[in-house]
Amino acid sequence: MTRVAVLCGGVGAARFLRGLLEVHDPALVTGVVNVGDDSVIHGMHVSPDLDTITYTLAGAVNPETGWGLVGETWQAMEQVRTYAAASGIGADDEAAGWFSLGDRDLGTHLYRTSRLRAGATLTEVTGEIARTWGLGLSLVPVTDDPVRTWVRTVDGAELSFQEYFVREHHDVAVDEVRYDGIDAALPSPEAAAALEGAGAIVIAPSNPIVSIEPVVGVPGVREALVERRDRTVAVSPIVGGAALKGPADRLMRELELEPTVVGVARWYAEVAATLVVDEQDAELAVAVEAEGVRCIVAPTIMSRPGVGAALARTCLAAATDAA
Ligand code: FO1
Repeated sequence: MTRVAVLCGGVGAARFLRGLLEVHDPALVTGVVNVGDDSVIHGMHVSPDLDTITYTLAGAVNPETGWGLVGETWQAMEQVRTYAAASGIGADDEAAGWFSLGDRDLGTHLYRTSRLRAGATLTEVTGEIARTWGLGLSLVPVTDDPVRTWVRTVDGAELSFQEYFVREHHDVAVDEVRYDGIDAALPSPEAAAALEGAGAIVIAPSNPIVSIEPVVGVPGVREALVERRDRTVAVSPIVGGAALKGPADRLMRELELEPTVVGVARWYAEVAATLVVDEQDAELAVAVEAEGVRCIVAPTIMSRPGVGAALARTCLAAATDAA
């Protein structure tokens, strides 16, 4: 059986991995995950994409939001907000508690932060957390070095990713996205090995700009994908000109990229030989192939049972028959 590496952001990647693990031995799967969304919030290191994937594959994610734990209580955050309200702390201030951390989710951030302060790498801690939740696949950050996604709004404000995504509800026009620290980052040994040894590489249906680019842009990763372009398959996160969740289409438009599967094909053409698009975009298949990318049309909206597994099979077949 083929070793599979999946480049991951958050919710879309988690759903794809869930389908993949239904049809492929988890011991042969490595999720190589974005850390650009990571933030230090209330002094704790939060890794949203790693946690969303871990909680989803553990069957413990909050299904309404796609992040955090199901059945959460919020006593700690209520206490934070009580202090902030009584003290006139501004709504934009982190102490006001705009980033919601459930009581059990807090345990993950407390543990991760303590382990990092004790000298463990993010890769080590991620492995400890994933194994505790009983996950069979390998889940690794693309790098153990600090890479942080920042956006500059058209008004010139500099926002960390979580300030943009959560505090501003990604409802501000973006002029530039950058990935602080990425030029000095190195792929983690586990991430590099996963790409080296993969018979199939999948770029999950995550946001190309703020989730996949901070993975591909780590020095050495893009080069590894270019070498393995023939067995690299991307799944479009854009369906019918819109993102299923989050600001991907809006960001592409703001960065003057075409917010369609053709724009996604152009974005990934250098690293992926194949793009899987949803049936809603079947009529754009020819335009995708005009970008030099093979186009496969298949259901990609993983809201119904079985779609994720079928999509995973389609990606594995496309990766291995092209190789
Ligand atoms: N997203 C929100 O929209 N609001 C939140 O309050 C929020 C809290 C949060 C806490 C932990 C965590 O792991 C994720 C959280 N997210 C929240 C989601 C997160 O901002 C996004 O999942 C990613 O960063 C984007 O993929």
